Amino acid sequence: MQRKIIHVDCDCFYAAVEMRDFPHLQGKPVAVSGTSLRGVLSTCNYEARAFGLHSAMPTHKAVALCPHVILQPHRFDAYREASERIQAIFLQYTDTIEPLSLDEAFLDVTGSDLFSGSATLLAQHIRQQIEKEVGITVSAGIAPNKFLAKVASDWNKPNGSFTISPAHVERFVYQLPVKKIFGVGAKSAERLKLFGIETCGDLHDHSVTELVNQFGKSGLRLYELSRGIDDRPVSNDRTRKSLSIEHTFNTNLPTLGACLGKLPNLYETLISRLKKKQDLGIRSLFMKIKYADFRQTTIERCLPLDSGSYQSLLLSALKDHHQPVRLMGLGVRFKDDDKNQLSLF
Ligand code: TTP
Ligand code: MG
Repeated sequence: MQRKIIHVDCDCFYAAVEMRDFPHLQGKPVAVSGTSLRGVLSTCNYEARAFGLHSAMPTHKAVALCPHVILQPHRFDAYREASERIQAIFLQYTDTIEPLSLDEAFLDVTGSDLFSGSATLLAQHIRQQIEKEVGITVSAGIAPNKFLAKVASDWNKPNGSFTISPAHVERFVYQLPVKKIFGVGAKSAERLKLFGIETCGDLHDHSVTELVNQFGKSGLRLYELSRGIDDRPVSNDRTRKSLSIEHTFNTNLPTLGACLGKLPNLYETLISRLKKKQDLGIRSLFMKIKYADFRQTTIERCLPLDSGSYQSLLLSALKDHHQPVRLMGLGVRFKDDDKNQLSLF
């Protein structure tokens, strides 16, 4: 049966929650970044994007481009709460939900008879309900598969939706730039360009054998996706693979002692974010360090979850690097549930 998939993605999610909770921010350029000039933006609202600001931009650069930007610190509890309310709304319409992050999810609504079976009208209804009950806007993509639904949710952003009906798939993908394919980043796009491939239509000129010879296993994926073929089901048993927090310090930490001094607070932050996830089972702990010269390292080990374990990770990370530390990050990796289940048989 032809699937009906909706991909929902919140508009400037963290910034939207800030504008909802602090109405004086509305209409002004706002970025969520913490107040330190040494970090990067997590996101910014569309008013700020008009000045060229975007996620992952260094905060000092953002301020240079838009001196009146308002920098908001993170409030992860508020984002998580908004995310949970949105998930609860999804559950009113389907059980087959695959969250990709706090702010986006796939919904398989193939079996829904609401709105005479129109996934487009159902998506519109869900978007309106989220705006009314959660107070932020979301965009939606409606399509016969996950790949196209995700591309479509980005098509009329913000606060918009776009439907790719089965009859229009072929025409739609033909002009679609290859960099819209998930996994084709700037580097792969450059490489494809060397072969004269810029759109999915350009890929149609190459046989599957040619593509596999040239690009290995991903050649097959390119062949299929460029034709709008994607059979991946919406999987609602996906579990989170890891969780981490990090902090860029106002001034670099010059010594191991200074780094150790920052550990307790970071550890507390991690634990408070982990509170609800403990039952997932932790496989390993990791620590990320960024040095003054911007080089970075991540050390991961199977250790018990306590602050002493992070101390030993920190010692290992700093053993061979005698550089001041600019950023420290603490994380946990969860056990892989799928693998656990398989090993039962
Ligand atoms: P996105 O959905 O990528 O971005 P967005 O919701 O802010 O904006 P858009 O309207 O384009 O969808 O990410 C969701 C949230 O994840 C975002 O609000 C903040 C966080 N995030 C980061 O912390 N760092 C990042 O580099 C990105 C891309 C997102
Ligand atoms: Mg988003």
